[in-house]
Amino acid sequence: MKRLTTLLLLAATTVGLTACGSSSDADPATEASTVSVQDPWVKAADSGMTAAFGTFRNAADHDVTIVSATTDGVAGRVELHEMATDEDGQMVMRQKKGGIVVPAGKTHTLEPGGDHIMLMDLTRPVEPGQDVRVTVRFSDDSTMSFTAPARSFAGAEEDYEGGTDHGDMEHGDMDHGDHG
Ligand SMILES: [Cu+2]
Repeated sequence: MKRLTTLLLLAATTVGLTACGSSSDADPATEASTVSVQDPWVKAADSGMTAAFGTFRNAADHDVTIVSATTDGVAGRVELHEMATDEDGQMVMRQKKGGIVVPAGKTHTLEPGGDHIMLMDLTRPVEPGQDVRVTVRFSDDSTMSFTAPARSFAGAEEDYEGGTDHGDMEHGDMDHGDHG
């Protein structure tokens, strides 16, 4: 009886060691493999520009950074934006320098009025209920794709702090509050 107990203990110890060893021996995880997204969505829009949102969770013990994003063709150009207060005290959106950081072991939520993935030069209307395929690229060049359904959303009207490289952008295209 004593011998059986010892064997079981040995077996348990071996399993534990194996599990421990496999995680440290594994290839370094890519940033994409440690990040998940919850409740992704895109603001419905007729034309011009709109934005993608969602909550990104980082399971790694180090920060990860989203450095760029693309869509399945609905947006001619995609930028990572943040909201900031300009010298007149107005909330404006602008490109987020250095990308969007998801802190180690935490979440970072993209939402109207905060950081967002800006979809510009829309090639077609984004209707409520349609799915938009979004791919984000991390600083280690790994990528993660997810499907973001479009929702009508009024509010958080955002002005774009026009960059020097695209001063001819039409402003006010975010102002489509009359859906549904
Ligand atoms: Cu924006």
